Amino acid sequence: MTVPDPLPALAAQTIELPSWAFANSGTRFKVFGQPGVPRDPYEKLADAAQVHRYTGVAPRVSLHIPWDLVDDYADLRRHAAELGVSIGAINSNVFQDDDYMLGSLCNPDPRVRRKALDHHLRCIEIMRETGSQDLKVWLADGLNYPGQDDLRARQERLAEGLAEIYAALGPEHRLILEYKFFEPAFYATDIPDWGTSLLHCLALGERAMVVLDTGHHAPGTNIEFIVAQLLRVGRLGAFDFNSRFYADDDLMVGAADPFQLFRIMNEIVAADALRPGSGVNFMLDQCHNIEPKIPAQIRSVMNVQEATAKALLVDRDALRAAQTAGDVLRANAVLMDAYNTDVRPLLAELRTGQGLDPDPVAAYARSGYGERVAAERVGGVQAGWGA
Ligand code: AOS
Ligand code: ZN
Ligand code: ZN
Repeated sequence: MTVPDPLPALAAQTIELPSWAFANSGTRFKVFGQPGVPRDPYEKLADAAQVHRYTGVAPRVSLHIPWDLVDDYADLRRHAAELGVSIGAINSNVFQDDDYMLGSLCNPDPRVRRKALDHHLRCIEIMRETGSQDLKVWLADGLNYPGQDDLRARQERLAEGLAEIYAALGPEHRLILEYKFFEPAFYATDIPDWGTSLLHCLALGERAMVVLDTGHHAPGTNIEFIVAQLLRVGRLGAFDFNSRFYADDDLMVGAADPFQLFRIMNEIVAADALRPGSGVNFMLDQCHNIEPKIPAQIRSVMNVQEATAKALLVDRDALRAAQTAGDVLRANAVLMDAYNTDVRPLLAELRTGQGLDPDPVAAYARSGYGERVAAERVGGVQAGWGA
């Protein structure tokens, strides 16, 4: 067995948390309010900081604009720093105004396209004010009916809009472009797959990268293949991690299919893309509709850590030897041996070594934070209407 010590790589790993995971959320049928939920972006950051406090690996928080609208972003940045976290990706929300019914950057009306572009330019200003490096673009643009609009013309409008946004970024910034195969549009989505996202990124320049949301594929899609392919060309910019059973379920990552998460992290480790500075931002994109939010984020971070630890335990030399020899069963066994290892003691050791409690969920529960904010905060906001 020739496996390097996984602890240094695990200690260096970071996972970015979504501000919206701490707010109330639900389905189209019902949003359940929970006690103690944040009333503003400041309180969302405070809750996210709890996740970092007990896991030690979640130092950044993505914002969603305008859900996370504040008067003074320099002040929000200071607040984050005081809490021991920083602002991560800025998500541009161009799907909630009536104006966007027929799309944003792809809309047939130039006035609406201009409005969507201006919103992105404001998001770039916010990146400068908060120190954020990634502009995350996910568009709800698409068509419900064949013939509703011109598929090719929409791609041209998209390319034009993205180019203007990209040109406004600073050299320290990246544009990360997310794809999704359906929803809210049902017939055609304007960025439905990694190929479309990659084509636009290649046209834009080297600071444009693809975002892979694990919930945004058809059932049965081999996601680790997409990971491997994007890593080959250096264009995997980020993950939006979550779990899906049916559609874009946004459940806790590693809950539905921990083996898939392991296979994804196995490609990451094999390509040496876990390293900070490798260009892959490991983000969560989740909503906790029925479970308490802070512990659910802690659990999600731990699930990513477990999959990563297992991927780090793959005996790469033995795997290569088996693959070269064409030993199908041995190669598969090497992978499964790593997957079937109980890495919880290893992660407990990691945390203890970092001065953390080996059990972050229990430590958070003991802290009394949840009860305290439930008593203090009245009127927590809904994720999508937090502004
Ligand atoms: C939407 O389905 C995408 O996953 C986006 O990343 C979106 O911005 C996020 O889910 C927050 O709503
Ligand atoms: Zn997403
Ligand atoms: Zn999604």
